[in-house]
Amino acid sequence: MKRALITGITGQDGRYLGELLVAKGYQVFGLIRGQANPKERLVVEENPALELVEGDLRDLPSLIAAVEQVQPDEVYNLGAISFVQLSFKQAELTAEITGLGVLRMLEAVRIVGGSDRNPIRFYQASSSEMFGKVREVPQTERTPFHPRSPYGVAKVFGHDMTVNYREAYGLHASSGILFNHESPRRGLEFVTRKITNSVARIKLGLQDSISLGNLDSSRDWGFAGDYVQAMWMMLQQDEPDDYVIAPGETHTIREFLDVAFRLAGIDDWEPYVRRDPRFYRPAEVDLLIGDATKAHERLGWRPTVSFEELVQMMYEADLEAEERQLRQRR
Ligand code: NAP
Ligand code: F7E
Repeated sequence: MKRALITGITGQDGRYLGELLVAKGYQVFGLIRGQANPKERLVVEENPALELVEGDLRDLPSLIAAVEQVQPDEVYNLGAISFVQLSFKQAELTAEITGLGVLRMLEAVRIVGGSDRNPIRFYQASSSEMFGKVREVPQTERTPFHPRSPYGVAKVFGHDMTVNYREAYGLHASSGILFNHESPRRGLEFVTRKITNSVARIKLGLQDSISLGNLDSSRDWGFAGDYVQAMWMMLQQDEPDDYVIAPGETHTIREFLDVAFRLAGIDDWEPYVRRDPRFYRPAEVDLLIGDATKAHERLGWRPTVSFEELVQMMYEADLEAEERQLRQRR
């Protein structure tokens, strides 16, 4: 039975990846920070085979202890401050967790090591935010980075460290340069889930408008369930490497609003959408579109959920959850 350690187990991707690995017959351990966090109970309820182990990406000894305890075959480093807007306000903390946290995890893996015949394999959750002010369209593994936020800068550090540990110590360390991926489990602070949740509430008469920032940026959105498959595929390769993971189709926030409001039977969403300066960023990433040819050819990875299907999946899940809450309140 293979053993996997996942940091960021309470996040969107950690939850999907934990389920995927359990279904594949792994013994799966999720790293939790160790203080009361309601999401810890939720992940064990939805994935009872999951085991929890304590550790914090700010604390190297706790990470070494976790890796020693688990003796994993594979480590997936998904833990991070992942909200770009927050990273402008908490830049130092973002550098600490999203950036230095990767170095600490790599060190824990290097120190504990695994057996010579079975060294620990490492996955780093890199991001399309590293491309930032993009130097070419579409973006590939060879596109230079130009991050536009403390989050993006921290991810470049983590990415470069992963490459360095691969080259310097021969670690089986791979990096997935993942473009935005969403799901009904996406945090409410991200624009997609904020929209689908608000549109569901508008449909039910629980809310009359939604406040947003820049509607003109474009993202290459996919479904998180497809992306955790790619993470696993990378660690099954004989050689570690870096891969762009993206559907290769870009849409503006306006287009996301078009589809979500249409599902609620509303053709003109302008009267429902307010512009709020609080949601604009000091520097914006205007356009992201990925070229995942390498992942298609070498991993056999393909997305299975289209943009419209993704919006529908999220809207319907939010509508159902809001309706359920309404029934419970009555
Ligand atoms: P998410 O939902 O925000 O989850 C972040 C996770 O990090 C949570 O489990 C959180 O745990 C954990 N964490 C935060 N601070 C920590 C610390 N000090 N020590 C240990 N764990 C800590 O993020 P996601 O969407 O699942 O993304 C997973 C990873 O992929 C992240 O690294 C993200 O930056 C990266 N990524 C995401 C996307 C995307 O579109 N979703 C795209 C590219 C890359 P708590 O519950 O304890 O806070
Ligand atoms: O913003 C615009 C905002 O916060 C998308 C993270 O998972 O993907 C994510 O980062 C766009 C931006 O995601 C609001 O200005 C307008 O242009 O949903 P988001 P993100 O910043 O692209 C990457 C790949 C990651 O790695 C990150 O971890 O939407 N926008 N109005 C808004 N965004 C938010 N959140 N809220 C608004 O009201």
